[in-house]
Amino acid sequence: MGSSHAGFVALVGRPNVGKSTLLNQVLGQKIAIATPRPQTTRNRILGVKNYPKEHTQLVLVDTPGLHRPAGRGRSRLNQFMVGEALAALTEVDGLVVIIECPLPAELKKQSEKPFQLDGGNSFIIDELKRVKKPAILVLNKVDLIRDKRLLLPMLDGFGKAYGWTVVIPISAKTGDGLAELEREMIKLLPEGDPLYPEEMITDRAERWLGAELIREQVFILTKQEIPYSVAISIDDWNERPAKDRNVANVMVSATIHVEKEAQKKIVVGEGGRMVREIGTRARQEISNLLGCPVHLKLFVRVDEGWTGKPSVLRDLGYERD
Ligand SMILES: Nc1nc2c(ncn2[C@@H]2O[C@H](COP(=O)(O)OP(=O)(O)OP(=O)(O)O)[C@@H](O)[C@H]2O)c(=O)[nH]1
Ligand SMILES: [Mg+2]
Repeated sequence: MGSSHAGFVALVGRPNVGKSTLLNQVLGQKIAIATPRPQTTRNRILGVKNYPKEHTQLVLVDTPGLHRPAGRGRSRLNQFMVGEALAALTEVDGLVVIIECPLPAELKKQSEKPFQLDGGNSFIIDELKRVKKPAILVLNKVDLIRDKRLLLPMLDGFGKAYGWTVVIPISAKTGDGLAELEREMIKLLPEGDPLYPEEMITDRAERWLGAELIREQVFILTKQEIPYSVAISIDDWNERPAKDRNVANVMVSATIHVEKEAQKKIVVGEGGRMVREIGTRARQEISNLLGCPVHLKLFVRVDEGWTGKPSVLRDLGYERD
């Protein structure tokens, strides 16, 4: 029998490149929320996968997208998010840096001039050179590009920017290329015994995952600055065991915090329509997660300017200790 391996690999990259989608796809279970909007993920989240035949445990770390914190009230929350991602960089055994395929029209334009790293990605590469960790370059969303030759200048340019252990094109959505990526991630792990119990899939509690599933629906259903002005707290989470003819179920009450009265009006919606829609969809998602019926009560509350207030940020889990 060979020796066992275990360790951490962080998924890093600019917002919206598909880090959380990739985490879920590798685990075969949805633990991280993923939406079409950038800056969906706000905290680090661990996903644990065991490979019994290889005596290996891979602990993936999903991180917020790396971006330059900008803007007025949001900056403190955004600084926290970037801090979470940068901290992950120094604490893991290896990294997967994810970039995404540009849309076909943009790609065509790019291929006509010499390749140049954009600001966001050159920031990431600079950080990578600072921590000097082994890293895999992943080009995600290849399902969007029919003519794969158009990707070559980009792959070549990124390829030269760091000493990658390997460069892999994937589609986190369809699962294309993931088997190879998993084999390569495993190679980055040091020898060692499993770090977490075999049955553990994430470090986050069900309550926290539930709050995220509510936030996911806000991100999907509301527009403009609303998603970025919203946080969720769970006020009550009561598991009720099966009794008589009732199956086991969970009663959840949660608050949607917004920054302004005008935002509350939008999140509540006409006659409560919006908050009802958020509730219906989130309840279904939480029920899928727990595998039992869920009752969900939502409240909407104004916490004036919470994205810039340390004490409120702390209560909502957005301050580092
Ligand atoms: N077509 C296609 N879309 C993808 C793929 N991977 C992710 N997406 C989509 O890209 C969007 C962003 O995905 P996320 O997984 O939330 O991206 P992220 O990198 O975690 O984003 P942040 O948390 O905001 O940094 C979602 O709409 C996904 O469905 C892919 O392989 N192909
Ligand atoms: Mg994410």
